[in-house]
Amino acid sequence: MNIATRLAIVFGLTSLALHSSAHADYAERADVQAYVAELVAEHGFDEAELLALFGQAERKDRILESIARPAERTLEWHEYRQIFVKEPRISQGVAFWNENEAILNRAEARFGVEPAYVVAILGVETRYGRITGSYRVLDALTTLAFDYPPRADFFRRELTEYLLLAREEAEDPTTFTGSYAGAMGYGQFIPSSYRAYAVDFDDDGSRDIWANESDAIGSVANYFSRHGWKPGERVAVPVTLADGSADAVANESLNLKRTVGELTGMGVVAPDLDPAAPANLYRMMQEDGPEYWLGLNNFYVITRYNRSRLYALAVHELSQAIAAAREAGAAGAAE
Ligand SMILES: [Ca+2]
Repeated sequence: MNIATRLAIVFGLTSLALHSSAHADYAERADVQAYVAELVAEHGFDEAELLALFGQAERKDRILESIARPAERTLEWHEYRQIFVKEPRISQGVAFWNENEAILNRAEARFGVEPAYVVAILGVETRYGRITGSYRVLDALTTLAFDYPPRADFFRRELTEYLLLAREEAEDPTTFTGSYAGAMGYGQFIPSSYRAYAVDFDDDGSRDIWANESDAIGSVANYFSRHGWKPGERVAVPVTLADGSADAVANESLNLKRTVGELTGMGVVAPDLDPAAPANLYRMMQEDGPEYWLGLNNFYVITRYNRSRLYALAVHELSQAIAAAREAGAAGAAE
């Protein structure tokens, strides 16, 4: 008998008690049983199997604390930027790009998304797959679907998507891991995004966004392509204001509401851009005051991945920093 088994026997009662407190007895709950009945009727799941599965789901109080925590102070751009556009995230991005260059180039050929942006997304989301979340997705989504009423509808839909995903991929739904909100793998896809946009980019028969760089890269590029990414177009352009009046329309929307021509008519100085191009004006706070940017179509597409202008500009700036560091490295190596 090894020591672990002996400890298990000695502490059997205690661990059993702890175990049952971690379980919320989801399978016993009427709301879960009603949800299971729906899944059986709508998607042909086996009732006994689902009840057995929810019998294994554990409520994670830490998740409920994270999601209900009062909104943290909104970061200014210069604070947000400091988190993402710096070392070692830049040099790790160069390394990831070099290691996966052939895959990134193939993804660009197929989906039209430049490698720098795919790399930057993976860098911002999970530091190139280093931090992908260690909660079981089953626990995270069950906890939020049944013990977090403010967003129960959203998380029940994602839980359904998740169960469909596991069935389609012929995987055990207790095995996948992700963030406290059920976002998974290199690019942190929620289950509905996985089902809609993940691709098997190395043609091995499965869409593995957790451990397979090829599938992770192809899936992000496909997501961007499907949300309207335009190959080779600029993402965001720093601009100045002839006078302060255009500031009134800064940060008004993430959806593309205006055009470059409209904004230059309001005093935005933006040379070399097509006046007909859709654009928004953004004010980003640096320590010493505002800087202004035009976000173009591809900036909007990045906000479809995460609805934040700070996120989109961080992805853009990180992509440029990685590309510049990579070129400098190549130039240095050639000397
Ligand atoms: Ca694959």
